[in-house]
Amino acid sequence: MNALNHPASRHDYRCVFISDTHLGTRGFRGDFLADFLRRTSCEQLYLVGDIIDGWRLRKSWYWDEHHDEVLRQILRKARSGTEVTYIPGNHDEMFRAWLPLGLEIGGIKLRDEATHVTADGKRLLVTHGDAFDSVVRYYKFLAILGDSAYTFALVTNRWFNAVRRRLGYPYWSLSQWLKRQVKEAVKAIDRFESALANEARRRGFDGVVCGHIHHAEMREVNGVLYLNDGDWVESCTALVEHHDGRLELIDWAELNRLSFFEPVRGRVPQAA
Ligand SMILES: [Mn+2]
Repeated sequence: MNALNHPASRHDYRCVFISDTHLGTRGFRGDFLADFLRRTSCEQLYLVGDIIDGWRLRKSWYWDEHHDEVLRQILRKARSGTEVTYIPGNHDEMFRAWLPLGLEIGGIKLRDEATHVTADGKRLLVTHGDAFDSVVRYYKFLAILGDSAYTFALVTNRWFNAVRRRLGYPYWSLSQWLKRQVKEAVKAIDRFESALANEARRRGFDGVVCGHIHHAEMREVNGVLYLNDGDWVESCTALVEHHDGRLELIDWAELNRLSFFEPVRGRVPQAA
């Protein structure tokens, strides 16, 4: 049996936050999320935006049994007592038109944003985060710029400049340009985090939970908690709250890769 499906490890949390699953696209790690949901129970589940990818829906549409399973798991949770709140993002903004109706579908509440109070009394603003976005363009750039892309770019740069020289143009450093872009990307993520943290602080919250930039994070920014629950496309991350109010970022893929090498029971975090 695959360790991912090991029946020994079940997780019980007070609250689970997931976002940026992008159902309906090929990139969605539906197998991992279905597994996570199957083996996780919680009192509250927040779907923090970009859950169903409606942008893609108009062009190409991808759906397999894992996408079905994820929807089934969410609906099953809603039916069996989990309080499920769906906060639309920019990729599922078609749901935003329904917000004024205060709609509830299959036990799932549709909200523009939410306030979550942790077991130890922290008040968290829950929002997708795209309203504070000046960042995605840069972030995508940073994401594709892995080490190998960088090396490739440097090699290409030699040829590029050989041609430029022949045409009488001065030397132009691609690596300098790339470094500048990366610096801009990092600054843009910083701006996103600060903007959300400042909004939370301005409104008297202790922290903010968001998604949108596919970059899981948990740290203090400008005196409030900045919590980004990540995504299920580039990584498989969720933010969870234990029963005592402790918050934790879970990397499901990482957790389960580890469990291939040791007994599952020893590797999974124990729910409080
Ligand atoms: Mn988004």
